[in-house]
Amino acid sequence: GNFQLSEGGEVLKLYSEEEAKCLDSLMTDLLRPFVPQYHGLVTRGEHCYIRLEDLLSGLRRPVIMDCKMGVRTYQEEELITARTKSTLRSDMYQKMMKIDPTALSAEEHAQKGVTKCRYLQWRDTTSSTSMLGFRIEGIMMEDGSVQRDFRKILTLAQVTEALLYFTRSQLDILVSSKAYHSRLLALSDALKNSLFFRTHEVIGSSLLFVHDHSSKANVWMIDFGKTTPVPATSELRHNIPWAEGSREDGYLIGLTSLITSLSQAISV
Ligand code: 4IP
Ligand code: MN
Repeated sequence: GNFQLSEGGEVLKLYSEEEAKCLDSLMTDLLRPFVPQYHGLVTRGEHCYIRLEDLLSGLRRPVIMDCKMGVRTYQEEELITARTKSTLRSDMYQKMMKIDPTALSAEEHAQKGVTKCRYLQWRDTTSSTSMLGFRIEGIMMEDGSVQRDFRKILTLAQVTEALLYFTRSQLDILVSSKAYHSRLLALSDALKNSLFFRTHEVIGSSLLFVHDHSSKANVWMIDFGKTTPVPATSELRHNIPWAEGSREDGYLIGLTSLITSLSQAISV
């Protein structure tokens, strides 16, 4: 879920222990300039919230793209849960039914349910996640309309087309594309030297691309609810394929794909 409120120039996001821990570490990491600033916790009514910098403040009619990073969007734990307890989700079965009933097995049809892991794996393999290491989850245009069709994109060429769509809606396509390009290169540098990144498995986290007509363009790392530290004795490389038990997330595979695609979009 993504429940959040806006308050006094900040975004309040429903508390999660994993995410709060990550944000705490990130505030003293090299990645700090690439994440929304974290201002601690606050209680409103019965709920506890994480206080975050509002990344959209100062922008007029922003255009926003959410790219979910990594070659998989489920935790290894989710796989184990699916094998042992196998709680069936009828809502996820329904979502698959709507998009592609042929993807479901006879057994799944009979049960009218699938495990969360099965659903997330299906999302990953029917999008660019598995092959390119990221997928475009959604794009919000300046009129506020949200497009989610990009989740079916599989190839780099299709991604490039989507990036052109995302940037062309503005007059200053080249300016903002170049700003995105250099920001991604700077992020790539920071990730290479970040202690946080070396020591965390980053799952289900997104890069948020934001620009407006003044061609202010920026990219932020967001959503750390499924990002977890690896044991003190190991470090992750993030640029190799995942094998169960390795905890590799393929984050850098995705970043490389994105940078390649953006270069192609700029040179069109
Ligand atoms: C959603 O599927 C996303 O994968 C969510 O991840 C996930 O939340 C949801 O699981 C799942 O239903 P669709 O986007 O295809 O609808 P995210 O929040 O990163 O977008 P989790 O809890 O895994 O973060 P449930 O269990 O919350 O429904
Ligand atoms: Mn998310």
